[in-house]
Amino acid sequence: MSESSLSGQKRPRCGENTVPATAMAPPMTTTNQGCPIPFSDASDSLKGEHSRGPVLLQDQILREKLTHFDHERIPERVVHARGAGAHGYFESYADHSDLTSAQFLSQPRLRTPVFVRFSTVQGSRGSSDTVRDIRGFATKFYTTQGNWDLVGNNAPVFFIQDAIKFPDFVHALKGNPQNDIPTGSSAHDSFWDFVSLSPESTHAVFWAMSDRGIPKSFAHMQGFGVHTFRFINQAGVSVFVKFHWTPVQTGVCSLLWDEALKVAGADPDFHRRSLFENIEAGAYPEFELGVQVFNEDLIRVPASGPDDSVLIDLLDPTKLVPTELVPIRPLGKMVLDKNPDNFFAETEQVAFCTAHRIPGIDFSNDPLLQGRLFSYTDTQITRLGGPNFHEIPINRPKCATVNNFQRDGFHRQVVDKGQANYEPNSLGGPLKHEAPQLDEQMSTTAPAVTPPMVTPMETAPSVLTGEMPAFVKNLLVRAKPRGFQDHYSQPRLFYQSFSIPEKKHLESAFTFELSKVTRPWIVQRAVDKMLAPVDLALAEAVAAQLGIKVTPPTAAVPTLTPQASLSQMSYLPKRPVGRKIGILVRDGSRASQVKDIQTFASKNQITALTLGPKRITYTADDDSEIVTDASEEALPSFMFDAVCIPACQSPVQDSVTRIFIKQAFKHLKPIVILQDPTETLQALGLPADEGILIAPEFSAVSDAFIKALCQHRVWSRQPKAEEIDA
Ligand code: HDE
Repeated sequence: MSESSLSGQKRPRCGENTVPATAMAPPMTTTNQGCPIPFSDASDSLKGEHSRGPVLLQDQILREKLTHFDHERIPERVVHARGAGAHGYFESYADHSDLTSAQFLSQPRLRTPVFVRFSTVQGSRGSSDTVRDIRGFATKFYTTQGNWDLVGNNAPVFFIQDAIKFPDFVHALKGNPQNDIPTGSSAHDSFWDFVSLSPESTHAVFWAMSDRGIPKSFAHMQGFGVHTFRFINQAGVSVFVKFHWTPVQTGVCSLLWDEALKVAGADPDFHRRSLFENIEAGAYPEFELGVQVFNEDLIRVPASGPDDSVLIDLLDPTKLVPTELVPIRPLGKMVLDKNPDNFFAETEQVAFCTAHRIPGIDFSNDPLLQGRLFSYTDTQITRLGGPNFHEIPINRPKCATVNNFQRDGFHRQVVDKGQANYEPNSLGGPLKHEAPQLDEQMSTTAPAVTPPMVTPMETAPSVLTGEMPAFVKNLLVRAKPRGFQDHYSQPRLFYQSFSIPEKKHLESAFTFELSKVTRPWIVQRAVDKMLAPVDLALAEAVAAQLGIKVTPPTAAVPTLTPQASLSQMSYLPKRPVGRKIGILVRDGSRASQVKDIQTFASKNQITALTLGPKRITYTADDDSEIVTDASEEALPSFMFDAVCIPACQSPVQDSVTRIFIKQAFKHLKPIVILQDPTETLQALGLPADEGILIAPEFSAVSDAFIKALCQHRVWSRQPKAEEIDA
């Protein structure tokens, strides 16, 4: 029965609010078979003996509704269960056909639709956003040549070198099998047991314990393909590439640990909300995609430093190549400008797979990547209930055709027509395959057919025979190449490239995590085997806080030249777009200043919210009303990037306001005070500093305020901030 045949008019579907509720004809609910359900039947089940009798099994409306509800959930992802997604587009900067035949990179300004899903790794679907963890950064490009998935992380290195270790790593990382504790955290025995027994994990653990493990938002993260991939051009020339996403405008910024802990309690959806709200507000997250390009004869790249005998093996996913050594070639930019319409249909059902590639892009022999090529499709078969998940709208290619003889299976949507479900065939083609002589014979008798479109997909020949002497080349081995054995020079490089605050944060992170580990031998091993070989002073500082002694390492570790590109300080925001400021108001606050701050905010794509000790309407100095967006308790200062305090005759008295300002100071945030600061600063025991901007009018500090926001934090305040109780 069609929708129109019931009433002669197309009815809106339930929940499809295209016109204001008042003007809309009420939508008629139906069963899943399209049969209308009168309103009277929608809220009471069918009972015998008037309204007091038993509910009847024959009530098909009730049974259908409960059955569907009972099956609303699908298994969550085994890793990366918690995530948030967005639609957008990728725009190529130029013609990159010298590198790749991928058409979406063949013209300047060519746009390709994308869907991105950001995620945490460890926690379950309902865990908190701001936990310390690596973040997933997976992008589906709906190109004209089919879908290409770039399934990356916000760290350029991974914890293991071979796919065969992945289930062990994930089991150790996830919650205790007895009680599923903890969710969303690596601060527990089994994670540190595994990584301290696996030296190859050291580098990725350093990334997770660094500020990258607690990003400020998804729009403030870099993304990395991690593995080495290949680009192949029309002439068949293949090069190795490493993919990089860079948030050029918003910068790479992180939370402070104290903030991350508090935010997790106050708003577990912090990152998800920020992505959603910024897109709704038009402050679209943007990322530049670029590649480091390596000639294929360069299997190992010399690292720079006093010991230049160190070689970086391009097949080792625990190593990065600093961008100072091999610069990034920018390819284009991605803009995320549309929120999903339905979380389940899009963000939950999207199925990424590293094997989804298009012509011009190919894999390398990285043993971790090779395992991933299998694992992603395999997992979707359980998670999405069969092999037809590519037909779910969010996964469907947007190019003209999907054309093959794969058939049937659970949840098949396409109604395949015709008798030919095999190839070669002469009932519709293709004819030409293994039997050319038969083709010729048939072509005189069979009807003319147009063969289905076949997209050529080149595969680069493998040149990676590695270090093996010729006589063993053909042996099958279970072994790692020799170049994979150096596990410490790169985490040392990473740590030594940090600014002082970043080093301090890393030390605190290791101390926090290891103080949660209950078995003393695991703590000792982590300090001796992971920290000490990387940096003895760091190991000693952490050990001192854990009350243990370090055993110095015996083997020497090469020291490489520090690289600024590894410090977040090299990626400060260019614009304050997407930042959030709190304007603290109370009775008597100066209305004109509140307005000035709001105008400034909307001009700069900043969200400005008015906050009061209570969520009530206050009376301004000119008797106008100031409506508050929230109370300072409901949205504490750690939910904001900066605070503005307009002039007011009455002093700051409420304890909630005092805590708000003190926490903003402690978390190194810019504070704008638009009157004599004595009452705010001295009364709260806060010293003046370069991040406290004082002026009689907002216009006098607006430029300095933008600069302060683009520094992300008032870094020079850190030593004083540590002394503040808040
Ligand atoms: Fe994944 N990974 N992974 N992974 N991964 C999954 O696929 C796997 C690895 C990454 O938003 C799963 O659909 C193996 C590296 C992201 O939907 C699963 C190995 C990197 C996402 C899987 C790795 C990633 C996943 C779980 C080692 C960074 C979320 C559900 C060989 C380059 C994608 C799913 C999304 C998800 C397997 C290692 C990134 C089980 C076997 C390295 C961003 O298939």
